[in-house]
Parts: sequence; structure tokens; C-alpha cells
Amino acid sequence: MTKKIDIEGMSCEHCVHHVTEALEGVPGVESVKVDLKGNSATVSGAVLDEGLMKAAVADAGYEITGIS
Ligand SMILES: [Cu+2]
Repeated sequence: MTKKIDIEGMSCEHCVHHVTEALEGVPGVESVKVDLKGNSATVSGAVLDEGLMKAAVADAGYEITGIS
């Protein structure tokens, strides 16, 4: 499955790197593509746990404001 995640707090490529690493560390996530201008990320994997993704991004210092 693939989900689009809205993320608040990203301002530069370092943020993109942090968010990408955070999401890649979530069990089940196979690929992550962060869109800095769109304040979003596209995440793919067999299983995507919204709670784990929210927690991982929060730990990195950003906020998931929506998942669709
Ligand atoms: Cu930054």
C-alpha cells in the first residue's frame, strides 16, 4: 500500500533527511519519498502503521498532520 503523509515543520534538506530516516526506520516501510515544497511524504510498504509513523516523525522533531 501507499500513503500520503502531511508533515509540519520541515524547512530544508536536513529536515527532509531527518524525516526520511525516521520513516524508513518504521517496521513495514519499504520506500519513502519526501516532498519538501509539498510538506508531505509518500510512503510505501506491505504494512503501514499510522501510530508508529506518527511517533517516529514526532521523535525526529516534526509533526504528521494528516495521512491519506
Ligand atoms: Cu531543516
